Amino acid sequence: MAVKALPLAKTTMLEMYDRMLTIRRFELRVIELFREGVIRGSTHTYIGMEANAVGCCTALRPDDYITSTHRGHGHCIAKGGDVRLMMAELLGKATGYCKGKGGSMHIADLDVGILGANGIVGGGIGIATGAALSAKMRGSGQVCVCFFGEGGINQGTFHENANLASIWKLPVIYFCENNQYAMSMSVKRATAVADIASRAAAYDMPGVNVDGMDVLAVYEATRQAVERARAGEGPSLIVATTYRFEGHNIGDPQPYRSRDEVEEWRKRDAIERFGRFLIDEGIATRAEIEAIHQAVDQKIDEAVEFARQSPEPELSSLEDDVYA
Ligand SMILES: Cc1ncc(C[n+]2csc(CCOP(=O)(O)OP(=O)(O)O)c2C)c(N)n1
Repeated sequence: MAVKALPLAKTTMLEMYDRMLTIRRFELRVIELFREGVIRGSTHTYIGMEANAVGCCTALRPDDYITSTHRGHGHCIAKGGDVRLMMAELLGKATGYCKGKGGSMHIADLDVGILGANGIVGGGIGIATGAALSAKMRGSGQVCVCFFGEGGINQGTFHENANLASIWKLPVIYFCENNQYAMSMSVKRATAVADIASRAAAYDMPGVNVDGMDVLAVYEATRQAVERARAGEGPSLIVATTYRFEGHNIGDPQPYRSRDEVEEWRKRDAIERFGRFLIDEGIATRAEIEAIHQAVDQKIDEAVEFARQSPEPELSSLEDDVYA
């Protein structure tokens, strides 16, 4: 009997499942803690979109870069960020990534290539293109993935950077997560072209559409773009069709979409789909999947406990790390 070729090693696929579930569980706890009043400010969850960050980052080397967005927790976890330091940052604790003074939208971890979340829509696009220019000039072979939403691709910065990246053949991958809404604005009302990936033609780069609810499809699309980038052939645009299951931010009453629409998308849950695939294809047993669930729950419990027990920043540190 012919042995079916696996798209990836079993350990890699189980790690992908673990990371997707870690994102989901992290975000669910964030919502709870926000409602409890322990997390303050504004927070945008990544629930529903886990396949994008995980599929994409699985195709990267540890020393490759990413830039993230205001909806950045998923990108950070997928690239290897530490959930304890993330949770502590969200709780405003001194042990957090930004010593408790940056919050959800400013998490960075240069050791694992996370060049930063960004509260400015499209704010990561110039940073990513610059990082790719740096990698090219140093001959390091690194690539940079730039995450942004379908709202972000309408910012002028995308068009300026895509043009330069193409002319200079920079190793950058523009990864557009089309979750259908920019706050309350439907993509259908805000974007002139129905096929966002077709915009790549204006910059002479490949533009690929991918099912953002299928982690293996996202992995494969990114793998091809990474191969092209490392070969010196220049940038690519990937547009992932996806959906955020929760509101734009916590507290969003969501009058702009129907419950039926949300329910339809929930039926396509990428984590459930990947879990079923792993079991149906005989890649993992139910017991192995269950063990991942338990380990993830424990990891998130520990992160919350670490964050709760951590000290507040000292008042005397108020002006430390302030540059402007
Ligand atoms: C330059 C800029 N304009 C407006 C805002 C306010 N804002 C925050 S998130 C957001 C929507 C972004 O939509 P999209 O890029 O599709 O990302 P999503 O929230 O859907 O993940 C807007 C308009 C901002 N933060 N920065």
